[in-house]
Amino acid sequence: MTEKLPFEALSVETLATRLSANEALCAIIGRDTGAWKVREVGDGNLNLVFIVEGDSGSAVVKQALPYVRLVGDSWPLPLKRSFFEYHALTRQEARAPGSVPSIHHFDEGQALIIMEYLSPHIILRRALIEGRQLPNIARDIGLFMARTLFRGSDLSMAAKDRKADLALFADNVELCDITENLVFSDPYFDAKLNRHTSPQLDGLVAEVRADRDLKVEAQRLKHIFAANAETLLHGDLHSGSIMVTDSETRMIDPEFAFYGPMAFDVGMLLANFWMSFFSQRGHEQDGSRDAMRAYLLDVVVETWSVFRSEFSHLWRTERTGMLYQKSLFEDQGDRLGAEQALDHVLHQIWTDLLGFAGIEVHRRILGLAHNADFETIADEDLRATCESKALRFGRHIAVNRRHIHSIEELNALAVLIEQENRI
Ligand code: SR1
Ligand code: MG
Repeated sequence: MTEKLPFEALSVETLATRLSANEALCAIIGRDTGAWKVREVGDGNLNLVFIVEGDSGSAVVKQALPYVRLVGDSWPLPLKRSFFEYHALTRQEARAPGSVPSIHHFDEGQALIIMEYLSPHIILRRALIEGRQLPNIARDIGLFMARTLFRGSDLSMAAKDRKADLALFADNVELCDITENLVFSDPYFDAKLNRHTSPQLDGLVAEVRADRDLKVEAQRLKHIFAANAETLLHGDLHSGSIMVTDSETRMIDPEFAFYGPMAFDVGMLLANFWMSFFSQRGHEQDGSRDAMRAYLLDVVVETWSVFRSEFSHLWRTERTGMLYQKSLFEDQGDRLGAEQALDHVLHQIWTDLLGFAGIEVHRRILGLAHNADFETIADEDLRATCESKALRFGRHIAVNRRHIHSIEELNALAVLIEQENRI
């Protein structure tokens, strides 16, 4: 039996020695460790990420740390998040083939995943800050969400399999706890780790924290998040969790995966497009971003439309789970009944996604984990103006989510708020 080594964080200096006997890595990049070039490129909030290049190829080595990297060892975080990320990636690949990096090796004890190095991909958030218009993202992400969310639910899976999987991911407690606090609660009171652009936003922050309707809605959404174990979510599907080229899109980093409401992934994703929209005014040093703003609103429309249409397609062709079973509808000649039920399900996703999107906008401006879209705007007055528009948009869609009927209506609201010049 091989001895189980205690966890030890890798470093640029130790990686080659530590992984020299790793058969999966050597098979990809070559055995001559003297030729390995190692860089640490992790810019996320939690983990170490190394790119390792050898004689015959390259790979990414991602390792969890026993604490939150952004904060330090005062905030311990279990290594098992790497286990959940690995298992989420395998399910996403099965449900939406080609949408995630391929995995070469997983070492649970060392909390590390060796996976495909995506090149020349860059993080979607960075591309959007640079003003790049990527033609395929709406389609690729819309399909990814529809396929993973539908196929991980009781609409598709055998109930026994889904319950076993739900039990497995139910242990991802600490990562859920981060979302439960950082997303749904902290922005709405004076939480210790909160920060915002100050003093410019001080007045608006006070308004948000005194907004009873908003706080109640945020807690109703937290309730849905915690209690509605509908499907296996990515759990952190923002533009920093997506890598792109002009023609390819891959989703990464599903360590927050757990069984939750379908609308959560969709809402978080769309919120990040709207935040990019509101941040563009802060990136106009080299010229107007009018075309980029129009592009982002089109991306929102297309993402939702692709999601709806693929979800509907799967509903009609792959509805093999225990919910809305065909034996009650199509098999009785009642295709209309199945369509009626589909409308109800899509409507629920729509209503809830608006709430999750509004809350996601708030936490990225008022909480601990901010977005580079706004953070890279050096002029603080300009940044605060962009952020205040996003905050007001977020508040409107979260509180009025049951009364907004179309994505076009929402985009028109975004344009209206964007054109106002006040904090
Ligand atoms: C302490 S972790 C902060 C955030 O980083 C991750 O990417 C998640 O979005 C989390 O909420
Ligand atoms: Mg991440």
